[in-house]
Amino acid sequence: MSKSPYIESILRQAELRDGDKPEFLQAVTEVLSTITPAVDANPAFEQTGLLERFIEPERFVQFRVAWVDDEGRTRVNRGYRVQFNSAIGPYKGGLRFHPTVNESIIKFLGFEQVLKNALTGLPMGGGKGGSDFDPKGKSDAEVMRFCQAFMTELQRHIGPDTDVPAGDIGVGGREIGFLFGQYKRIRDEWSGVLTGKALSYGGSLARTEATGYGLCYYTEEVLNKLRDDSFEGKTVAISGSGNVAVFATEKAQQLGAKVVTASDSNGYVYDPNGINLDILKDIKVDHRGRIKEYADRVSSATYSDKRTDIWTVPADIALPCATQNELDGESAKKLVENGVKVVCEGANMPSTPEAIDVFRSNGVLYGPGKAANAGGVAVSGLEMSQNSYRLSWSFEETDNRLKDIMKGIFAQSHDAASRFSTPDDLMSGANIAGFEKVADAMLAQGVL
Ligand code: NDP
Ligand code: 2IT
Repeated sequence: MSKSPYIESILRQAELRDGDKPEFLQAVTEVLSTITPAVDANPAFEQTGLLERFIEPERFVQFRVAWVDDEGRTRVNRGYRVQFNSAIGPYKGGLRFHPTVNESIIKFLGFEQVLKNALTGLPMGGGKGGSDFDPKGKSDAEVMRFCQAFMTELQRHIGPDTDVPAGDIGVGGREIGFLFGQYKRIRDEWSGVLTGKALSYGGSLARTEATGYGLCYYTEEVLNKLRDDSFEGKTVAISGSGNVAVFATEKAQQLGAKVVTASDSNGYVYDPNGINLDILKDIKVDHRGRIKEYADRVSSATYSDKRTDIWTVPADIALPCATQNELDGESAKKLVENGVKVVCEGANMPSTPEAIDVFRSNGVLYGPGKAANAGGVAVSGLEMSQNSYRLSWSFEETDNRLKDIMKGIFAQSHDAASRFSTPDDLMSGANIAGFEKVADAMLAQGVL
């Protein structure tokens, strides 16, 4: 797609200012490269410097997190929170605890979150945070002390109507519990300041399942509406074995597909008989184990320590659910050679730009993360509503709302793609539909 002089100038500015933040620049370049016709359609965007403001976070905080390990040694990690855009609601987005976390990763995730949250139709702005702390191999007591130290600083920046964090890689129910407890202790108030809480203290039914289930609802809708097809009888390759991957596997199986892979950062397993979900959950959810154990326990499965070879497994549908840039151009070519028809992203930005080009030029339906994985934050938004009302909805009610939201995301993306590109171009469609909502709200609120 050709870019207008305005967009070209913004991209040059982003390269100059953020050239040292490759993931952030990658996310900004992808979005700006696809929204040209929508930007050109409204001269007010250029007149009000809207794109300059759109790619610049409202606030970015970095802080020291000092804590004491089980041996009595003091450890120091970096904490981050980006409050990217609050045009349509309080900042909202997860916290990631992983050794690779840095300013570039947090900013790319925050930027994507702005558009994703807009697509849900719920009043949520975009934010993201985290730390280079690695929960792997730490005792529960160490994780608790780290979370308490992290929240001791973060609490001054957040609040139920200001900024509402949640989980992401390395942050699940255990971490949210420790973070919530510390917020409540310091502020002396119970509020819905975090989502992904346990049911015993204000969590929402279906939040745990939401990202993986939502990914499958979205993918099913793409198959239905664009190919008159469904998950039934399909072979599916899923990467990762964390929260998103496990519940994507569960829902894909419920919808009649055979899921044949799972992975972690060490390697992947291939089980041609279909992944045994009980064993996967026992290893990964109940015991925080490694995926290699699956092949030790299931005789039909094989393990490989070449993690990216997961994409050489023949599949009709691929759902990358681990991390950014886990699927490159070569892997995309392998998937296409093996007949993949649909790729929908459970992770944030798992496909490299080269991989996306391969999918798009070979007629593979490609559902970008900001649309396909929005189910998690959508149910977080529903958790906020339930907390405000001081009530809780049933699993069925929440799950039905999730289904409707995912169908709505497809419909808006498809509509925007049909107006500005080709109807199958769900990437441009998601970027434009999300951008239009945020841009409208920003225009209405003046230059901020
Ligand atoms: P988890 O921590 O539960 O699981 C992460 C999975 O990805 C693990 O299997 C992990 O393997 C693997 N992984 C993490 N980092 C890397 C890496 N650098 N290289 C290879 N593998 C890696 O996280 P989630 O399932 O919650 O998140 C997975 C993806 O989904 C992320 O991109 C996240 O941003 C995205 N997402 C999550 C949402 C949520 O609600 N949780 C919502 C929307 C998107 P290992 O155990 O070896 O580290
Ligand atoms: O990337 C994401 O959308 C998330 N990690 C979930 C964010 C949230 O606020 O539930």
